[in-house]
Amino acid sequence: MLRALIFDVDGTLADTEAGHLAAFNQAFADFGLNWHWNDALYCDLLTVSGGKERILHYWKSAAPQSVPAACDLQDVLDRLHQLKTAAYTRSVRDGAIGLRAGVRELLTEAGDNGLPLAIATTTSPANIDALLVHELGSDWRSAFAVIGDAVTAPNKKPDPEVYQQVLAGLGLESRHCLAFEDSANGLRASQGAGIATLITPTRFTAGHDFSGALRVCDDLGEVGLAELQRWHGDYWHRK
Ligand code: XBP
Ligand code: MG
Repeated sequence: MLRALIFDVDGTLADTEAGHLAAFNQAFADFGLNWHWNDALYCDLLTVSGGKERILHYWKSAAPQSVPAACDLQDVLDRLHQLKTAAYTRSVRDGAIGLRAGVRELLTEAGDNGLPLAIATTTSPANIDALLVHELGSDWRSAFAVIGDAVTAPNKKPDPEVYQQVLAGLGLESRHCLAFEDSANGLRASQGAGIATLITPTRFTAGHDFSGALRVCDDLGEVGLAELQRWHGDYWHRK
């Protein structure tokens, strides 16, 4: 029986990665670096979850000789990510990015039916707040029973840590929950926690391997709670 819905943020609640990409490039310019990530490169870099981890991965591959010693490296990564998060939250607070099709309706329907909601993301808390304050209002946190993010779960997807944390917070077994994701890393993380997962890819993740997903949908526009309960029941019945 389906007893809670667990949502990824970036790419799932909202199609945010173009906003993150623009913010990374703004941060590089602000810091005086001549780095510029285009869409094609960013699709590759999205296989690395976490903004700081993504910057370091790129730096080691693009300019390994200029990577500073560990004692200075973390300071530079922290500063770059601070600039990036400031640029991203500015753009989101201005309403640049809205919820994806069907998300608002499903959140409302779940709430009306007393079904707990949770968030399991690798993004920074400031990014979640900037997006959901604009889309759901200043008391958006009251809509979610549990929130797992880059601070509560430093081991990023595909590590299942954030999903395991959310299951513990909900006090539910994995078989009673349904996760919503947009990427292969996200799917591996939710599968690692034993959770059936519905995928809504974006242009950045369309080519990913979604083997084992409960279902892959273009978006949640035509998906209501009744369908989800049926699909979830069939999924576990086939197990
Ligand atoms: C997607 C991510 C994040 C964002 C950038 O998170 O991997 O790193 O791309 O946000 P989600 P940060 O799990 O919601 O899909 O720079 O804050 O990491
Ligand atoms: Mg995502």
